[in-house]
Amino acid sequence: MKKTIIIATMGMILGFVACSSEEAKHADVALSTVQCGMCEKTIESGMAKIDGIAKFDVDLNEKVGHVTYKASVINLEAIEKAVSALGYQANNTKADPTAYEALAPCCKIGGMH
Ligand SMILES: [Cu+2]
Repeated sequence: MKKTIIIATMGMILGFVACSSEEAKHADVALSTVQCGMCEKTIESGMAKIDGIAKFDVDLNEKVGHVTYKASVINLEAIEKAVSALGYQANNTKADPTAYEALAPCCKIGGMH
């Protein structure tokens, strides 16, 4: 009898763990204003500090961010705002002007080319 209860409890715990890992979502964020490797580092290290972001991978050639996030903690809109706060445009969310001004000259639009 006791064994059954233990097994049932363990099953519930395992079920809970499985469910909570399912909330990890993936999205692609268009990063049309990234210029160089420094932008990549700025965004990747900046986004790593945001709660709910499991991974933010910047593809410099494609100008896109591959993001894995916890849907229960953060949504796409908040992710776009976080990128904007770093000085970069995310999808249709324009870069925060103050953050953009603070970027290194090479990271501004057309800065290096
Ligand atoms: Cu840059």
